[in-house]
Formats: sequence, structure tokens, C-alpha cells
Amino acid sequence: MLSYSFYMVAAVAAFLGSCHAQDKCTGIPGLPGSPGANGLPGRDGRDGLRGEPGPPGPIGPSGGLMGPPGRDGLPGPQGLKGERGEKGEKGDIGPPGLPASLDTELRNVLVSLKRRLARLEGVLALNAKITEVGEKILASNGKEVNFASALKYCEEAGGTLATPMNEEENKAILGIVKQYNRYAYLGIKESEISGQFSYMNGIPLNYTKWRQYEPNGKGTEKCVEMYTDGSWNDKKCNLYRLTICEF
Ligand SMILES: [Ca+2]
Repeated sequence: MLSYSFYMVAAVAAFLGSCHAQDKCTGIPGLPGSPGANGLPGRDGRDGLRGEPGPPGPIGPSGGLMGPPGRDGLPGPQGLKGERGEKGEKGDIGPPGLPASLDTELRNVLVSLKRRLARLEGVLALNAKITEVGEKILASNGKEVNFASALKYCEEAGGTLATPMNEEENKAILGIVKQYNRYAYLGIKESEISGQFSYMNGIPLNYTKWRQYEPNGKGTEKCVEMYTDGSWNDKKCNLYRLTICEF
């Protein structure tokens, strides 16, 4: 705003204004009017740009609806070992393996074992420790004991009492009887029926070598011994006879 002194100077200058030669004097400019009053407020402007999202609001009061289940947590520690379960059913038979005839390594092992066994058998036979007849191997420990003890000796060794099933086997057993020059119990016993003898497994005899007039015990001689001529005699079981086993 112009100051009051300005208006005064302007007024004096206007007063001192000179007239021109055309006999016309220019008037003195009037004083400027005072400023007008403020106008009415303008209309609202347009809406501004959308602002940024505000911060999260405070937690609401409890008692609202339950939210969806959370995700699974981490696995827990291993539990204690449970009790042994029942035995399962037998599984299916597996695929057939390689035939032994085609397995070179296995075949070589078998050939080696066979040769070694043959050598050991040779040594034992040379020393009259064993007698081979067919698939059987006969041997004696030289001890003379009763029938039960002789059978026990043989079974503990993995065999049974020598039991002649044919003439060839009877001769092989006889060879040991002659070697020790002792009678020997055989793996034969009288059955429940008097006068009928059977093998230790109860099967009736299919080969016999009874001496003449034997068996004659009629239920009183339940065991069988071999004489030094290879013939048989039924005899009591509590005598001392050579132990001969078969394997
Ligand atoms: Ca007799």
C-alpha cells in the first residue's frame, strides 16, 4: 500500500503543474481511492490425488469368529520303539537263481571240497578208522557198552547204530566186528509183537541174516548182536558189545 506521504507529494506535484500555451491548463489528478473490501470466498477446487494407505489399526476386541486353521508345525522327536508285531505271512517264492552247473565259482568250490573230502576219507580208511559202503560210512570208537549207551554214542556223533540193509552192508559191518574181534549191537530192536524185529524208526526189516534157530528170545531178547561170522542173534540189551555207528 502506498504511504500517505506519497499521496501528499503526488498532490503537490499536481498542484504545481504548469499550463500549456494553448491556454488550457491540465487539471490536477485526483487522489487514488482507498482499497476495496475483500471479495467473497472462491468455489472449492477439484479433488486431490489419492493418498498412501494408512498404518494398521489396533487389535479389535476378543470374541470374534475363529479364524481358519494354521499350517502344520515342525515334526516332533522320534517316539519310543513299539512292541514286536505278529509274524507276517510267508512271502512268495523268489525268482530261480543261477543253476550251480552254470556258476563257475560255486562249481570250483564244490570240486575243491569234493577232492579234499576224498583225501580225508582216504586217510581215515587207510588207518581203518572208517569203512565206506554205498552212501554209508561205518566207524567204531572201539568201546564195548550196552545198547542204550552205544546208540547214544552214535547219535551224539551225528549218526546212528550200524544197520545192515543188505548183504553188502552186512559184510562191511562184519569187517569191523572182525577187526575188533567183538560182537556188536546192531540198529535193530524187537517190536511190540514178540519175535518181530524192526529198524530204529519202526519200519519192519527188509533184510535179515539170522543165525540158524534165531531169533529165539520170544520177547526176552529185544536187541540184536552180530557174531564174528556176520550172522545175527537176538540178545538182551544190557550186555557189553562193540559200538559200531553208521553215518
Ligand atoms: Ca537169541
